[in-house]
Amino acid sequence: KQVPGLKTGTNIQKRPILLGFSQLGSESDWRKANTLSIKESAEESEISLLFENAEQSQERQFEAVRSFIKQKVDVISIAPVVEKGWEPILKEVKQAGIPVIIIDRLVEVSDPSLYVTFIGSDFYEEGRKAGKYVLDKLANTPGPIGIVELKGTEGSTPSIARGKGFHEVITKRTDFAVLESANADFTFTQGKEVMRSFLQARGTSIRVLFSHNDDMALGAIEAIEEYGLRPGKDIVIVSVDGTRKALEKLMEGKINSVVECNPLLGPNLIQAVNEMIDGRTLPKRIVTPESIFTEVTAAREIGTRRY
Ligand code: GYE
Repeated sequence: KQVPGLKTGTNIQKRPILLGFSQLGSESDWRKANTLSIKESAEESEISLLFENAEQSQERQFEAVRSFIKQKVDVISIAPVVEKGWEPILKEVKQAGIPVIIIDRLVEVSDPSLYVTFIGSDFYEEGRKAGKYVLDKLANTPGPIGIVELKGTEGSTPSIARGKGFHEVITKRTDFAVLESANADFTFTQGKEVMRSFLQARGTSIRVLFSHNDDMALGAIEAIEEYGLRPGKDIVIVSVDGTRKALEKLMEGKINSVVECNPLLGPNLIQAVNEMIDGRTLPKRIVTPESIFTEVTAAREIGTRRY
């Protein structure tokens, strides 16, 4: 890739593009696939990647970004753990003259010029798809229908928007009631723990579980089985992501539906960096197209699944 201002020639060294990427953590299989995709795509390109994992700490993301400024990277990309609190650090980056690409989750800032583009999924639509699935699945089941919700990380875009989309759709049925809703940080361990507490409080009045990601759903399945109920039968389960493990549970009938959220954003990120360096104007929002899995489509998909 040619860097603007540098002529190619036998005696001219091409300066590699330096990309600093602040990954928010390694809390889920989605995240691990996302990290791998970004590392692989960078390796295949002429971009050198500086990678930092913040282990779900916004403070550590700030430290990573500051270290990228010090190292004078060409571009900074951030997958932000939560939406709020980014304005001051993004101003520091702007002052240093480094462009920012937000990936996966969004930041809430009053000045939209603080980042160039946001690459990621439509989480609100994912929540709506989950809600529609539940409406369809229970269309002929008389209420009351008790629902519990495992939310992701508090204050994170996917958790806020998936919850909003889901709640809006299910209000169509006045005999649907959300009995419990709590954050479980997108992890297997907390998913299991929080589901156990839901079961202790609500027992067999729980007919539906909406989990904001697969890892929490897998944890919840263990809690449900330990409680003596059948996941996918006594409790309808709908989850988001589409990891291999979740698709396997879908095929076993222990999860009823999985809304897809694609973690393979590496190619999109590298393309965006290259286009930006080439001086092209990027759209403010780059959305990744996604679908929803049922038992039938899961069987088809699982053979080629990379995560
Ligand atoms: O759904 C979840 C992960 O931000 C879209 O974060 C991502 C979410 C994903 O922990 O599994």
